[in-house]
Amino acid sequence: MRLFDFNRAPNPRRARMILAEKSLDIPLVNVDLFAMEQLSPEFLAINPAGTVPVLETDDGIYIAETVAICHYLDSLFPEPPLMGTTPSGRAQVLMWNNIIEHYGMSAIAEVLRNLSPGFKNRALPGNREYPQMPELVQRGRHRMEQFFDRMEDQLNNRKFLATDEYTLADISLLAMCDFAGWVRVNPMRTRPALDKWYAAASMRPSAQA
Ligand SMILES: N[C@@H](CCC(=O)N[C@@H](CS)C(=O)NCC(=O)O)C(=O)O
Repeated sequence: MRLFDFNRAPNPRRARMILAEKSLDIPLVNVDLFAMEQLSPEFLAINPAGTVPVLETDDGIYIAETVAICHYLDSLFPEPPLMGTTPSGRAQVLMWNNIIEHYGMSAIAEVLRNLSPGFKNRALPGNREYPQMPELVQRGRHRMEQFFDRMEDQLNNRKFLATDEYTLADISLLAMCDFAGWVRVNPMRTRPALDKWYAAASMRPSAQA
């Protein structure tokens, strides 16, 4: 197995945190997003979406999407389980992870990719050009606040986001809390429950991944 990775980006970090939680040490293949290596014909043959992370299995199958990578690794290496252990627990992990990806990550990306000169004509990932739309920056900022308020409500009096264990949902949220820093937002500053959760999650060895 090997992981196509880029150590500066939030989604590959989620995959590395999954590996770290499971104490798995596999080769990492660097795909330099700053040098646009994700759009090379070689990499697009691996993942036509032009995104990392991608896990290459020992059978030569390529798995993109962090949730699918986590699902695969949880099946092969069940300890510690990162996607829930009961029917409702599994559903809760998927539910919160989806909420984070659809409402959190997309909001932060909406701000960053429509604001930063580095994403000119790259407002969406992939090999098609999408011009920036400056009016989406403010909308994205509102969506971010709404998203982190929802996390704050959920974390009130809870140790972990989705179940009684640390799961993919927590990994994804940790990556988003740090990703928010890219658009100069500290979501923990005004949210005590998120702040407490973040302090504990950041102390886990996997957070260094
Ligand atoms: N839904 C995907 C998102 C993957 C993604 O968007 N990765 C970003 C890095 S954080 C990427 O590869 N971007 C390439 C680009 O911007 O061209 C997942 O869950 O892994």
